[in-house]
Amino acid sequence: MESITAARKGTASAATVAAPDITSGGQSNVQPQQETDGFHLLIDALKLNGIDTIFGLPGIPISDLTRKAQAAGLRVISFRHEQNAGYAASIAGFMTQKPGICLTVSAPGFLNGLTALANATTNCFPMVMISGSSEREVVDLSQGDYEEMDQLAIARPLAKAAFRVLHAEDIGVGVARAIRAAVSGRPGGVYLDLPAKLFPQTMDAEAGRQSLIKVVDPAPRQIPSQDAVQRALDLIKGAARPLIILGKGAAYSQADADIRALVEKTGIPYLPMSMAKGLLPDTHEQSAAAARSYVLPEADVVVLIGARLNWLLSHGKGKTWGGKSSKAWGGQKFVQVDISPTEADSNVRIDAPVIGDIGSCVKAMLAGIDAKWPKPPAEWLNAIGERKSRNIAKMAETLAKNPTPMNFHSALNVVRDVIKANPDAILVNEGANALDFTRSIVDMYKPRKRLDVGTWGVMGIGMGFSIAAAAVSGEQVIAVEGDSAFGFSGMEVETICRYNLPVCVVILNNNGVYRGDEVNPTGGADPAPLAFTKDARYEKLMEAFGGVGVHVTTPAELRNAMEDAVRSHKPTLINALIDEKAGTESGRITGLNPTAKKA
Ligand code: OXT
Ligand code: ADP
Ligand code: MG
Repeated sequence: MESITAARKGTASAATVAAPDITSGGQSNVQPQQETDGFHLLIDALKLNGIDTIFGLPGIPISDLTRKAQAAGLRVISFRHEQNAGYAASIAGFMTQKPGICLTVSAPGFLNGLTALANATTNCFPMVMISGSSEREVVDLSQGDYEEMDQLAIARPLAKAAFRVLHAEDIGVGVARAIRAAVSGRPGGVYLDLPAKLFPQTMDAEAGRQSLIKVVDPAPRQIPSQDAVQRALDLIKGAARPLIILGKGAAYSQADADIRALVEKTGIPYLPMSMAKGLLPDTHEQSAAAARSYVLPEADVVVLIGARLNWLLSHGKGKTWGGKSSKAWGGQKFVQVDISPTEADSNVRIDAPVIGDIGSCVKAMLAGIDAKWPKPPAEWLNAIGERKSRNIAKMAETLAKNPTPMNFHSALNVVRDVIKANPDAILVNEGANALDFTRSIVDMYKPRKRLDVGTWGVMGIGMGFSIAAAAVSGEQVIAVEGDSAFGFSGMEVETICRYNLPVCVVILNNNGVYRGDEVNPTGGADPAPLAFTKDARYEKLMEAFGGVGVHVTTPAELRNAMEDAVRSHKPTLINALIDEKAGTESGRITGLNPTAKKA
């Protein structure tokens, strides 16, 4: 097999190493050959493609890679658990449209990262997980190698694509294929398997340079057909009660100005999905977020832009949409703007699919919308306006209360004000009640500023997302966390402190999963399964690593602590004690939670 990689030498320590002249007992006048190795080829390939940050966790066989990457000018953020590094990489991909890179060791490290890779694929976030792996021939014969596992086979069903590189001269192609697969079309998570033996393989430095590929146009524009655009415009024009739904695909596309123009020129009310909040400011007069349960069943034509009709939209049918039973179609016609041609009809009939990248699709639609475009009927807009004002007034009334103990509303009223005063801050959010209340109470003002549990409703994204958001943007991050949610990635507060990141974690601490007042029905000594240690002092965790920890029990204390954090940009953890009886089972998705029949 070995061509130019024939000489497999020990670990190289410089970008290029002079190979010893073995041609004629050292007497030849052949020029010493400059060599490179797998470590440097990988680093060079990443840098060539504009990658500037690696999120990972070092160990055999990638420790030296992390050192050399840092020495070569890449930012290497070293985590305490691979899952958090993986979540960080995935959200960096969402924020930047460049694949986030996660680096792990073999078998257990790889598996720890795999949840995040699968989550990236599910959420359409571009990410490349690179894992070192064990010796192929030993793994293939199941001979019990150190951290033995057939990682490529295991990653394949969970990733958008998976590749393995065996020879140093193929690293350039491997990285190029991984990058292209992650960001082109519907973005997703890609796995790149690099066996330990690859890293110290050497080859001629010039041949190595030639083998690298700078990916040209990694996410090519995909222009929709004019027929499809016209079909969609005709349907929208004839609507009596049109509605636009913006999803995180729309946020990802970074077509912010054109999306706003489409909404404003048509005058159609819109509903932002969770991570599309802020694409237009939540205070925009066309936002129908505060009338969600009215507009979904009432709309007659719905334009989905980068949003799937999955569980978060009740599959486009059933009672949420005005259907007579849980699976019945509500009668809506759908336009779906999406890059994936197979997304249409996945749940209900899509009458006008517009397939292409959102930027190109929205531009093409705008070209067909002139100043004479009819605004939606006033009856529809007024009806929404009425529901909206009613809900907003009700919300304002609740937010104005100051109960003791503090509850979700009185605490989140403070977060709402702090975000309003700092619209560039990035809000990371997870939990159940802590998630759902934050989503409806805290307005967002700018695109891609709200990062949350996404399509899977996954707990554990909190600190990984926060670290990446701070590292990638340099902006203040505010992470609003349920106490259970925080526990999944809490150890990463050490990482936040180590890299001195401007992250303010606010734990809405109600002593448990959903609430903290459950008791063991047997009267035994064990606590109830959903209840945690009462009044746990989470803030001490941050203090342990040199950050600021604050324990608060009132909105006024919370406000002071948050304002200090935002002013100082210091790593801060605010343990906000709230009423342990304040939450409901599963938050707003109680209906999805099977419960045993009452005896
Ligand atoms: O129209 P109506 O009247 O219906 O009102 C709506 C809006 O119109 C209105 N609204 C407004 N009013 C006034 N003003 C404004 N500005 C406004 N905006 C909106 O408010 C309501 C609600 O609006 P919303 O939110 O838009 O509408 P709705 O109907 O809720 O939308 C439906 C959905 C489905 C789109 C929405 O609910 C949604 O996005 N939900 C996401 C839910 C989710 O993903 N949850 C997380 C998972 S829960 C569970 O699985 C948990 N686990 C298990 C577990 C998980 N997940 N992962 C792993 C790895 N392991 C285990 C665990 C362990 S959660 C959890 C921990 C929980 O405990 P914590 O301590 O962390 O958290 P606490 O609960 O706080 O204790
Ligand atoms: P949400 O959870 O906010 O409803 P989803 O994750 O369900 O959003 O949907 C995102 C959709 O956006 C996916 O179907 C994906 O194919 C699509 N998408 C992602 N990026 C682009 C893009 N650049 N152009 C077009 N569609 C995109
Ligand atoms: Mg809780």
